Amino acid sequence: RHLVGRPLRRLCLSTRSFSQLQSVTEADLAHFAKILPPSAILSTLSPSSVPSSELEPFNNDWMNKYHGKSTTVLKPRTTQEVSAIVKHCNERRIGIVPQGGNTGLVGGGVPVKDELIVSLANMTNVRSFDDASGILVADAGCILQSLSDYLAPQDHIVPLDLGAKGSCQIGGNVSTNAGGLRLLRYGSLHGSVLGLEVVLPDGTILDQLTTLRKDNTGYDLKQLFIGAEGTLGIVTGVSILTAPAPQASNNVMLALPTFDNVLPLYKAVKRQLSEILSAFEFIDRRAYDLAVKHGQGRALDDSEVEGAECFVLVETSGSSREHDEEKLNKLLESLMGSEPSLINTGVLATSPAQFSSLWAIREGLTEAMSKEGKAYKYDISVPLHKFKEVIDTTREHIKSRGLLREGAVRHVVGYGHVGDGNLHLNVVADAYTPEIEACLEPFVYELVSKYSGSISAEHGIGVMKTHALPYSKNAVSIDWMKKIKHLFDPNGIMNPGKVLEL
Ligand code: FAD
Ligand code: 2HG
Ligand code: ZN
Repeated sequence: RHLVGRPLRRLCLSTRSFSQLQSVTEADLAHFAKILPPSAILSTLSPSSVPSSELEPFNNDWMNKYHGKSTTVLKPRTTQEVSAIVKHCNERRIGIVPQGGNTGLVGGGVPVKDELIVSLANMTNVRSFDDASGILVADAGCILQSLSDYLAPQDHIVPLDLGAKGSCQIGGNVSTNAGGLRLLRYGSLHGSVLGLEVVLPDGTILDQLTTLRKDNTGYDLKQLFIGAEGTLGIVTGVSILTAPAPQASNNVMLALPTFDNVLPLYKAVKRQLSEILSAFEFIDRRAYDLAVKHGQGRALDDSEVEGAECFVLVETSGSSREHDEEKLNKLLESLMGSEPSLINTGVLATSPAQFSSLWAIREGLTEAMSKEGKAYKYDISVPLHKFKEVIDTTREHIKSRGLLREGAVRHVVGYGHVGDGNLHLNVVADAYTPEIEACLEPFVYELVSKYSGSISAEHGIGVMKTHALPYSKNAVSIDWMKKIKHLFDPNGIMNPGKVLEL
């Protein structure tokens, strides 16, 4: 199925190359000035000229791993403004990078060269919310946390939650098909997104912002933009089915003596908690220790972590506190009582502060890795029982190359969404270096492919994994992806060099 060790088949449709794309000029700025107010144009080119430091947050990604050289950032406020910008860029063959909160982890949101950045940060209106159907329609630039805050008094929640919620935007979430911490309960955005408004690469506005639960009228075009990472158009509006806020939520951090217990534990938890189970998150010991070292959440007591090889954070969400607590307590009793016990201990949150603190350990892992060093992130789908093998094999491989040492790789850790079969393998190093990258790639991709997994479970391909796409997609699939890209974007202006190799 995969192309490991075999030459890649030549694909019939090549995407455009960078040499066919134009740089933004002062004449282009003059044109943009007719569309946008001066405050919505940031450019190092005259006449609006700002220092290049002002563009740094747009040109560098969250990990400071990928760096662009864009001269210009535009911040439209309306779909019509986005359309006018894109139309001009298409006529002039200027590459565009759509940018949301710039929290992506695969370098998709920053330019490869000097493409124009179109930031959605000024499109932040909630367009409508129906508290009977739970359907929310919002501008793509709405920050995920602000949508949660908007929905809270209306007793609803966004069916998506992730550690980057304070910065990422709903348009960015849709464009990466972000998974996150609630997927186990609410499913993927392919199910909860009901409609989209998209500015296509020629500037046409595709209005599919339907609020219908059911609509079987031919091809479901919106699905193409979910996870397209800005390569097929700019998402400007999102219609999404939100969920009623759970009336009761509990969580418990379980400490496990061995990784081998994760799978039997997952089965037991599913069986006993059934409909109230809303998250089952895995954290290995090294990852936990780094979270604690970097102050994420409140550390468990020494006696609670002693002898633990890994941890699982279980969350319940239901409609009756008493009922849920009874179920959870019964589960803990049965786990502790079984011989041999699947868990060493369980720390049950008894207050909202403790509930948040347990989640903070899990949600703070990404930040902890970045505080510790430079993280190589492999966001992979592999069978659950292979999680540990993948982490250990990678560590051994790095060691065998003499790179597991001071000055090179410091840690190889794993955490992730067990219920989704999604492991986050993080290799934390002193610096991003070609030597470490060559050690890890294609090694990790070959390992994933050996287990028929996916090289990108939820973060996308971006610029990081374009060359590795054949490990998870066969040649016919990539051919059709190229055809679709070419159909929507014949001039190759939309997020060039992302998802598909140039
Ligand atoms: P950006 O980073 O700005 O862009 C991401 C991609 O989408 C780029 O290719 C960009 O061009 C495109 N894009 C952005 N907005 C638009 C638009 N309006 N129209 C078209 N294209 C657009 N991801 C998960 O899946 N699950 C997690 O649990 C998770 N946790 C994270 C925790 C942390 C601390 C961090 C830093 C990241 C995490 N991520 C996670 C990755 C990231 O947050 C998600 O990919 C998020 O969905 C990106 O949204 P954004 O607005 O920041 O998009
Ligand atoms: C998470 O699940 C995110 O926390 C980020 O997807 C994963 O840090 C990572 O590698
Ligand atoms: Zn994740």
